[in-house]
Amino acid sequence: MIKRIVVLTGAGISAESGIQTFRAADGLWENHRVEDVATPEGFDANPELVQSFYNQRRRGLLSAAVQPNAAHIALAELEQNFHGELLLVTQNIDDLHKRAGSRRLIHMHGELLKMRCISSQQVFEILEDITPELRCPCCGLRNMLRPHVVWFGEMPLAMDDIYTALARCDVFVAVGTSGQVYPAAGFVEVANEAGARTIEVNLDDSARTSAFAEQRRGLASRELPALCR
Ligand code: BJW
Repeated sequence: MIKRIVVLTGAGISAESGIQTFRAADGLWENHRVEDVATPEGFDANPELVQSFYNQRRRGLLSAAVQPNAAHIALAELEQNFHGELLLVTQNIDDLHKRAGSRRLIHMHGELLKMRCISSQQVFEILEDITPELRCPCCGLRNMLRPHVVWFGEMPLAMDDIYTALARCDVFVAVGTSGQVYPAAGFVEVANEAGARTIEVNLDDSARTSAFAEQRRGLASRELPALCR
């Protein structure tokens, strides 16, 4: 009997909601050097560029056109209907899982609709642009706020909770992730060691396909509702 499920999602699950993935030919990294916009060093060197990159993405996320798709909804419904424990771990910084109704959710790479004081590390919600003039709600100073996201070289969030759930899970499903970014790309090994059934849902092969016992090839919006039934 299946008692515990862990689902890992990546950019591919939000692609059909109109959010660009990172590594596709027309992806987010196409127009940006990763080192410039997704590292602490890039932020130190050019905070305006980094803030502008995330401000644009925040505006896009809040546009009316961006809504949860059938894959987000299938996972939220699974959580409601499943009698065991389901932990949803997303690498995505959008809020589409939340909007679809998922509640037991970890944003391991942070959240676009949150900002953080670089001094106190306090986290606040933000629906607007982060500008140099914006005063920090905790210290009242300018130029203290950064997006609450996890850049390369930084520690992803809630890792203890994630590894605890992986070590106990019966089923592990990875959806729409290229398997190129660690530690998330290594979760399948932890699940395999736990004896879990491991399933990859993706349009194409990923860098970690061979580590999964089963593959479902196709759009997340088609494959996930079928898998969750
Ligand atoms: C569809 C679809 C549809 C499309 N339906 N599918 C070895 C071990 C540990 C660490 C390292 C290591 N080697 C190197 C590292 C360091 C580094 C790393 O991984 N580098 C690699 C480049 C090699 N990792 C880190 O620095 C991380 N921190 C860290 O390791 O701390 C130390 C530590 C060690 C051990 C344990 C714990 C901690 C931090 C990584 C932070 C990543 N940050 C970003 C930016 C976040 C903010 C933002 O959004 O801007 O996170 S980078 C970017 O990549 C973003 C994503 O979450 C992440 C993953 O991308 P994702 O989701 O896979 O997207 P794509 O575009 O790559 O793939 C999309 C997929 O969807 C494709 O496969 C398509 O086919 C598919 N698809 N449409 C189904 N409709």
